[in-house]
Amino acid sequence: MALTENKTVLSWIDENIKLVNPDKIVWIDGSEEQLETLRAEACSTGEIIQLNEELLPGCYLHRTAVNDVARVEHRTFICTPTQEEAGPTNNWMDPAKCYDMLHEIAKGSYSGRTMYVIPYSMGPIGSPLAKAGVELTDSIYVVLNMAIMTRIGKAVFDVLGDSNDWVRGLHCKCDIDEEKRYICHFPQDNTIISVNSGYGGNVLLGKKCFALRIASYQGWKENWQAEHMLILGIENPNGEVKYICAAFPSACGKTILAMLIPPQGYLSKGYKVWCVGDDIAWIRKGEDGRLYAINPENGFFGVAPGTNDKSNPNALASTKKGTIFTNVVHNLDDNTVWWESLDKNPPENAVDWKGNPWNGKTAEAPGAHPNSRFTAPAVNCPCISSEFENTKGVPISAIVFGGRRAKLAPLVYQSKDWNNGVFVGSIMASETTAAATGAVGVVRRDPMAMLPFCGYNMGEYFQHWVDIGASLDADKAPKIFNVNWFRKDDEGHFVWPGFGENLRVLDWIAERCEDRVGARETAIGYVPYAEDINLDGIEDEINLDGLKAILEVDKDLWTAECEGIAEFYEKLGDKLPAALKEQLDNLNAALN
Ligand code: GTP
Ligand code: SPV
Ligand code: MN
Repeated sequence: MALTENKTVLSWIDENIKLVNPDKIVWIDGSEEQLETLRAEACSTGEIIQLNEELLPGCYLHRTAVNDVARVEHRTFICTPTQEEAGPTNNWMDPAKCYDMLHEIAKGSYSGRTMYVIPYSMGPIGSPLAKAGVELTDSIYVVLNMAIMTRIGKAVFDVLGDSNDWVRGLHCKCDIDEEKRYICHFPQDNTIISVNSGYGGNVLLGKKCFALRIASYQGWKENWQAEHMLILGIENPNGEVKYICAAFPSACGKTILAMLIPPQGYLSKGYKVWCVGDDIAWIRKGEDGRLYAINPENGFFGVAPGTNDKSNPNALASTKKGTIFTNVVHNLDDNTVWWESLDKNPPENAVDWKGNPWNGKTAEAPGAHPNSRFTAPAVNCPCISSEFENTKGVPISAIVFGGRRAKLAPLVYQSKDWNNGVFVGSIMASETTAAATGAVGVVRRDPMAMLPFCGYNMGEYFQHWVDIGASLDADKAPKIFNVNWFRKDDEGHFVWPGFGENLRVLDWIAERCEDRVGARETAIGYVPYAEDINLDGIEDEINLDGLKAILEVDKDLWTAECEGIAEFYEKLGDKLPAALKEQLDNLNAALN
């Protein structure tokens, strides 16, 4: 039975029923009872495997097709009326042609299958910052993941009423045919169509497709921002909490930083870190003139490999109940899961992510896919912020950009002002990771970590950043920083210990926000005096000279970098904001 009388919803569903021809239609009402029925059904078909009920209650394992393990950027399209609106950094297709192509692929693809209708809210239901979506899918795995990652069910329709302000999402697994896999966005129509995939970012349409690509476009039109950012709060010993948003590219440390446990010296003084979000922030000016951020998601779709009780104990704790694991190792001895670096005891009697017998002691290939993931409810996180459900969001003191750069970018620096900060974000570059298909470890420009997620022209997006800054009073605007945890020495080792120790850098950032610590002005911005980064307790891992080395601004490297930046800016043509061209000129001048 339909869960809404909203005519725009009903007529859109009708059209899609005619197109994909399902055997059956199931409206997802959000009840635990219904989800339990679906879990049982997915277990009976082998789509998911129920894990050890004592050790991992309510947890399941799923394996995707071997050819379907990550986002596919080369098959992701922004379908605006003109190619210029999508801009030079996006793949573009003419909307009418794209609809025709997708309809051809989707036609009849639900035959013999069920259509699940998922009403969901990005952001706390009823928050003025939240937005509704409806996803149609033929995958129970998608339903179960959306039930963790978003707020689902009838309440979403109750708040939506008869409004037309909701995002349409059609997902069809089809045959998981790589050659016919398309992830397409129609910003003008609030519409997403995804075909021939069953993998996370391609099919959980509330996440990258809506909350970043469509939402970034909406934010441009409606004067707010959708960003690929974590949100965390640092509480100092006086109980004051400062909120920081940080944009790092995929698999570059957002989840890890968002749930950081302070080093012992900080813990004993009373410092705490609270997680508001680990992947996406929606940001809007509040009544007091400051920027406020909400996390539109309700769970974490985190990278599994590398997650352990040292690197991220809070993420690990979050996965102990009600979690879906995708493409990790299945330990047959105790019906649990494993992934590389979880611990030093890989199971010997196991199944790898491809579904083949696997013995961790003798295997040559990794048992878990490098982009294997956990889908864990945010409420499970031991350090989830008390403001997680705050419908107004949290006030932002600092914005931090960062990438994976073995050389060049210092451990941390502060931009000179807002526009210089926008420049710092716009010139971000990072080594590619397994989060998307394609080569790993290649440095590419990834402005604001939004290269794969910006739903419109990147030049306009930069201008939107400049405009947001112009609308803020200088004393209310967040300060903008850049960090790089990934500097390597000549032997290829990471110089900075990273992970929980990154709080030492956040501490400097928080102090800079209050003007309580000095800094050295350089061509690229304000760099810490090495003595101002607290190294107590990690002197064995890095000494003052080591720290000084990763705080250096190398003029030759930066001069060469400017050429790369100019080349990238060139691509944006006349959409490049004059303010950023000026920033590049200033940097060139300062380096000479
Ligand atoms: P998405 O979910 O893909 O958007 O990624 P994310 O940014 O949340 O990535 P995540 O936190 O899962 O980062 C995982 C990777 O970052 C792993 O390879 C970690 O080893 C690495 N990483 C995170 N923090 C640090 C750090 O401080 N130092 C070093 N060397 N590696 C780090
Ligand atoms: C990312 O790749 O940035 C992710 C995972 O957060 S996915 O949802 O697959 O995009
Ligand atoms: Mn991400």
